[in-house]
Amino acid sequence: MLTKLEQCIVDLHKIGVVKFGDFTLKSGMQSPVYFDLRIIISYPKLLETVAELMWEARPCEKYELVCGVAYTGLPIATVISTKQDIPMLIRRKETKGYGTKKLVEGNFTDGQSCLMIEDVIVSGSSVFETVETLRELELDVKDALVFLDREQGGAANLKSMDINVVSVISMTEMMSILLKQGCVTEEVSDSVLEFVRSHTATSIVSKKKTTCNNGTDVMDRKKCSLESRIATTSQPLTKKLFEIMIAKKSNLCVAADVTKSDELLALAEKLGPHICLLKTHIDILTDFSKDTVENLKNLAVKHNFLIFEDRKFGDIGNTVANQYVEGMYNIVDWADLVTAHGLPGDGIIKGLMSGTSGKPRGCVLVSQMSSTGALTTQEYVNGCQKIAEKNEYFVVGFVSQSCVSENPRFVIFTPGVQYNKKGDDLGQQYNTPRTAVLEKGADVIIVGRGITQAEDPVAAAVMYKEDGFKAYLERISE
Ligand code: S5P
Repeated sequence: MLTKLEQCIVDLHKIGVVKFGDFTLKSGMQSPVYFDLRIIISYPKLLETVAELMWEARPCEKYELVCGVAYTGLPIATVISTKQDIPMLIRRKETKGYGTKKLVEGNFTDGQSCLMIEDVIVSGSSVFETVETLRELELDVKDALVFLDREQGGAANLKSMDINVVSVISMTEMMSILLKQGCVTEEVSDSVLEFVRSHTATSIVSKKKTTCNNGTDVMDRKKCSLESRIATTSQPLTKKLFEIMIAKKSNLCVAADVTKSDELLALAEKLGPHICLLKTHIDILTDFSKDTVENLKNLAVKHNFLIFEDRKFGDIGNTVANQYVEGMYNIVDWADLVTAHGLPGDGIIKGLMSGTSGKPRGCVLVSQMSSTGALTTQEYVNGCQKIAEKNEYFVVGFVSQSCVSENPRFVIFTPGVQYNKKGDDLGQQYNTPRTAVLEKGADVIIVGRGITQAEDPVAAAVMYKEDGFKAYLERISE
C-alpha cells in the first residue's frame, strides 16, 4: 500500500511531470532531470492532491493570505485558497511598465501575513522576486511552501533573506520513491543524485531596480558605492570582489604576464597586499606545474585577492567546457574568474557553467578590446550585454574601454592602463588610472607592464592603487 505522497509521485511521473534527459534550466544550468508541474492543470484530481499535500506541510497554522508564484504556483494557490477559504493574491510576472503596486492583484492591507506557494525551488530566485515585491507593499511574508525542493541551494539562499522554505519532498526523496516503485532505472537515479550532489550552490540575483548610496532610485553603476553594490548581486564572486576592494581600498588588478612560475609567485607575494585581483595568462608559463597553481592559491588566501585567468575562451560550449576542465591546466580548479569572448553566443557561458561542478566561479565577457583596430563594434557590445543579462548568475562583468553597462551588479574591468605611455608597438593603447575610472567608468583597472616592468613594482602598484581608488571615491561623490 503506497502512502498518499508515494502515490502522488508515481502519478506525476505517469503523466510526464518528471522528465529525464538533458535539460537547460532557467539559470542556464544543464540538468538530467526536469520537473514540469505545469501540465497538472489538465489533471484536476492530482492538482487537488498536490495542493492537499502542500497544505498539510505548511509551517504555520494560520495565514491571512496566500500568493502563488507565477505560473504554476497559481493554480495550486487557487485550490488552497478556495479549500481553506483564504483570500489570494497574484503577482504578475511582467517586470516592465508596472509600478510595484500594480504588480499585485487582489485586496490586502498593511501587515497581513501571506504564505508563498511555489511548485519547484532551484535557486529560489522566483520566490525571492515575489517576496521582495510583497514586502515592499508592507505584507508580512516569512514562509514559502513548495512542492519539490531540487536541493540546489534555494532553501539556504532564501533563509539568508529571512524566508523559511518548507517543501513536501526533496529531489533525493523523489528519486528514491521512483526507484522503489520501478519508475526509473538505477542508472537514471544515480545520474540525478550525482547531479544533485554536485550542484548545491546556486545563487539568487535580484532583478529589482537598485537604490544607490545617494538615495536616488537610479541604476547608475558609476555613482554607486561598492558597499551599496554588494546588495545588488548574489553572484558569490562579485560580492567577494566588492568586499575585497572595500577592505583593501584597491581597485587594482595586476596583469602578471611573466613566463616563469617563480616570477609569477614572486609578483603575487610582493604585490598581493595591494591588489584585488591577480590576472594570469597561464599558457605563457614555460614551466607550468600543479605546484605553481597550488602556491598561487595559497598566496591568494594569504593576501586576500581573487585569481583571474585571462584565457579569453572563444569556442563553442562543448570545446570550452573541455578547455576549462581538462588538459594540463585544469583552469576551473584554481581560477576564480576567467575571461570569455561573446562571439560564440551564450553557449559559451553554458559550456563554462557545466564545468564548474558547483564551485563558486564566474566569467568576465570581453566586450571591447584596448588594441587599435579592435573589431568590437557596438553591435557586438550590445550582444555581450544581452548574454550577461541572460546569464547573470555566472557573468561577473565586462572587460571594456567604456561604460558598457549601467547595471551596478556588473563589474567593468579596464585594461590598457599605464602612466605616460601612448602604447606599444603591437597595438596596445593606454590611459591613466584617473581617465580609466572617471571617464571610461572602470571599476577595476588592469595594469600589466606599468607595474611588472617598473623599477620598483611594489612602489608602482601602490601608486596605481592609490590613484585608482581616489578616482573611484571622486566618481561616487560627484
Ligand atoms: O582589451 C584588452 C583585454 C585584455 S584582458 N586589452 C588587454 O590588454 N588585455 C590584457 O590586459 C592583456 O592580455 C594583458 O594581459 C593586460 C594588459 O597588459 P599591459 O602590460 O599592456 O598593461
